[in-house]
Amino acid sequence: MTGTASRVVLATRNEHKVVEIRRILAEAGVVVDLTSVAEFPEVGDVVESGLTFTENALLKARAVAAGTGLPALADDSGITVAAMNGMPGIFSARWAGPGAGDAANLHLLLAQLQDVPDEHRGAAFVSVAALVRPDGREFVAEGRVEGRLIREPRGANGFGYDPIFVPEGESRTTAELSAAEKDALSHRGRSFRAIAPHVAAVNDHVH
Ligand code: ITT
Repeated sequence: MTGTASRVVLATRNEHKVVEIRRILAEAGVVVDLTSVAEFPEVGDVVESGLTFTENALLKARAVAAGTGLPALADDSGITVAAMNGMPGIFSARWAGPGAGDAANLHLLLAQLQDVPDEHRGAAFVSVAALVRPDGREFVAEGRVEGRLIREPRGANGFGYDPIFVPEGESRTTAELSAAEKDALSHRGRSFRAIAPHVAAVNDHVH
């Protein structure tokens, strides 16, 4: 055992995720030095060529672990809409095209769902957290939150599709929840709390 916090590279270029993951792991009592992949310019962008959240999360974490020699932690996530057979799913970040921003993605989704009645607007956020250690050990954990999509964006917190997603048992969107309220029920809160013991174990060095 050592008393110092080990370095773990956060394999995401989404600043909102960085903030949420740091917050969730800190709240779970995990004491590691979470360094952003932005501090390793030699590690290029990872092509997310997988067909599932798990494959893409592992692709991102493996590439960053290989490129840095450090344990890497990735999140692949998205919104899955029942009336659209699970889409946008893994394509959530680029739904309105490559390089499209959150607002364009959200407005395209709303337009596509215009004729879908309230009782058929079920959706879920999904997150898969993946930890890859330089010795090849891999851990994954999935988190999910069910809810429904409203017709007009509401709220200024969060990011992405938060302003149109109302979680089950709530009347507010996830963009109207406080940070702590979102973490308590969110897909990312669930996946990162589930993987937290494996992240904490990075501190246990065998001598
Ligand atoms: P990295 O791959 O670098 O982590 P990214 O934003 O491209 O960043 P993803 O490929 O996992 O990440 O796409 C996730 C998208 O799903 C994200 O851009 C949002 O549009 C949506 N999303 C995921 N989690 C969300 C959340 O908590 N609130 C709102 N939208 C979310």
